[in-house]
Amino acid sequence: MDFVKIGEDIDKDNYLIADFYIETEDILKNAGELAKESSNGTWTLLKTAKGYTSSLSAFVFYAKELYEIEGNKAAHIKVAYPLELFEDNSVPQILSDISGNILGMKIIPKVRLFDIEIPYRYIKTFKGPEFGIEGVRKYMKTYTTGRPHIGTIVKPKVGLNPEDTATVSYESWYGGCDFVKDDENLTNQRFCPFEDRVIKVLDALDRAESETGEKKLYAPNITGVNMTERAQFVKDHGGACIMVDILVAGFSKVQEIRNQGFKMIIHGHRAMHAAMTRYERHGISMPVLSLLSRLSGIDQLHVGSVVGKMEGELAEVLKNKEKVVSDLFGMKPCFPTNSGGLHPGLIPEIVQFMGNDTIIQAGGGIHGHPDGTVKGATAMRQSVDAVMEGVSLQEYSKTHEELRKALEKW
Ligand code: CAP
Ligand code: MG
Repeated sequence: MDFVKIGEDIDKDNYLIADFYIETEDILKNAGELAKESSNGTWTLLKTAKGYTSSLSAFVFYAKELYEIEGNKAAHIKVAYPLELFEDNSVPQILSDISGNILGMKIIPKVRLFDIEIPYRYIKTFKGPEFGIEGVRKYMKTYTTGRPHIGTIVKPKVGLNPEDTATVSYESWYGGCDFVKDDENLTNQRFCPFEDRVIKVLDALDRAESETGEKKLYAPNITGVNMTERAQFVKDHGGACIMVDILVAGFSKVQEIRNQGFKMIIHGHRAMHAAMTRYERHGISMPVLSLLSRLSGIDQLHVGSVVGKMEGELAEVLKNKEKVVSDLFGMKPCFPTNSGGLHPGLIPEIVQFMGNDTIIQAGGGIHGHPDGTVKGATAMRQSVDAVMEGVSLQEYSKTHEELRKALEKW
């Protein structure tokens, strides 16, 4: 079997290695079918195959049976994909190879792509983040303190008109937020047209910057048709950041935007990831999507929060973080973003897990503060200050009323 070469010595410089969890009756036979279907083969021998196409075959070089489950054998397999299979600088093309048809093969009822390893020769064809952590910090002038950035999502997530969106944004910045973003399901609806919103919120940003003396950032959600035009509109109106629902829009779109050279920070929301990542015996893991997001040029990526409202164990969140920040042949690291059910009381724990190079976002945890958005943002900032000064929140809240009220509520 050409598609199974257990124990083969792999020259890792020339292959993309994919780790899969599979459940199937016959591990080696069907893992070979997986390698075949995801590279240059199909269910039967082909008369059209040429001698030269055989060098493009992927093959299984490692297989370990784990346990029996529901009448099948579970296994960890590793598949080597020759780099020549892949188009330069194309995340979609990687995905259609290593997580395409193979997730739906009858002979392998469960398949999960849980890790990938890509060598320098292929990594270097991708642009990666234009700003990365350092670039974002330089823009925001937070280099000296090195503190976590505080962000918010305007809430209610949909429904506010552009004037009220701008007011909530202004109050968030004025109270202490660095970053304001649209929610994942706010794009260009009639109740809040994109262009009107961008103009009004960027006006509010200018006002907040001049009144606070701090740099502020707004990420309008450009997801939808005409994304390039929307990004251009933001640029033309002085914006420095855009947001994309990466998986909803698709990596082609993210890469197209990155390739345009807008020189704007790209914030990546991962809405819909759970359709692929949540069921642990099938799909694609979030660490894989995190790495691909970094390759595609995302500067700030949602990686989960551990302590908040959304699913995601600590180990997985840390793996996501590692994929976006670890050394990758000189590619810039992407700023990990924690979001979902967060509030000031959770910041010490998040920083303990994530370190200071992280963006901590709260929607409800700011706009649900008993005294409103300004105080809610101030409470978040006080919580970060307390952590940076090494003081417990309880202690700090004795002299900081906004934080005290937040701790009392949540
Ligand atoms: C947070 C959020 C984010 C989620 C997404 C929301 O709001 O705006 O979209 O964090 O999850 O709508 O839930 P709250 P993740 O602060 O009000 O919870 O970052 O894990 O993809
Ligand atoms: Mg949201």
